[in-house]
Amino acid sequence: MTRLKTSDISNISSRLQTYNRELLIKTGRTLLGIACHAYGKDEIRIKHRIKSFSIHVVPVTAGQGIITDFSETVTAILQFLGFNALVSDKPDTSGVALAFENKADAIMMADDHRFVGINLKTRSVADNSEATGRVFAAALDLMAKEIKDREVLVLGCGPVGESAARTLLSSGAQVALCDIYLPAARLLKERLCLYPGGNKIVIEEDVNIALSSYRYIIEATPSADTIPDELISDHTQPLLLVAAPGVPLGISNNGCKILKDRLIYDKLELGVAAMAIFLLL
Ligand code: 2YH
Repeated sequence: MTRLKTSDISNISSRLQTYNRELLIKTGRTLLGIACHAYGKDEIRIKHRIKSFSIHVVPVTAGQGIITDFSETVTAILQFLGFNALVSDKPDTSGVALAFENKADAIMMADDHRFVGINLKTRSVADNSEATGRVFAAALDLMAKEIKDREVLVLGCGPVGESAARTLLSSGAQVALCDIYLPAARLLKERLCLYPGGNKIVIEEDVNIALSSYRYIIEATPSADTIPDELISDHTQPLLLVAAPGVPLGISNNGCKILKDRLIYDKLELGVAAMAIFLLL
């Protein structure tokens, strides 16, 4: 599992407005709009509820400890969306207690294994990997102007890829799975078999062959350079569309320039937005 570094997140807060505009150009929806789309929620109705929903972001010192700016960045994303969010004055147990004592609606916190949001009233738990896979699949759906009946390659069959694949199936896409560790793809196919369309899932064993034959890609691997530049420049007809929740990004800077508005990638923003919308449900 990738642990974010301060350098991964240091520019997020100051770029939120710009990122929001980029998302609008690429998908027709804002950060909030894409998160609402991921859960089939009406953005206008959600907007009315956001301001009065309070979220404490609790720093966690366990394991490898605090990531400088992590809680602050999560809070900045929540505030940008309009939530009544703050970084808790206290970390760990004291921070959780304080959130209950101050009657917060929800908390968000992360250790080395999980990043979760917990609605303190309904007891629902938003998991970052689940929310991230789901919201990037929703973003690809918007970029593709409907992903239904399209063939989508999901690269990386960890928790984020699994959630993206499940979301794509429920949107009516035809899903192909690919993982450097083949049994991971096979096991995921077994788990997804029960979902509508799950029996049609294809396993792609060779990543390079797979990459040259799919137009729609979810890049959910924890590796760099999974989609080579040549493939991106060769793949001109039809053009590739990529939603990339994997950290680090599997595409070079040059590859990003070629893809331009056909790539959606971030390290925290969409996942946090989706977690927050889930907590509101
Ligand atoms: O980055 C992480 C983990 N790899 C979980 C990611 C789940 N998708 N955790 C962040 C740790 C934050 C730290 N404890 C803090 O600053 O509170």
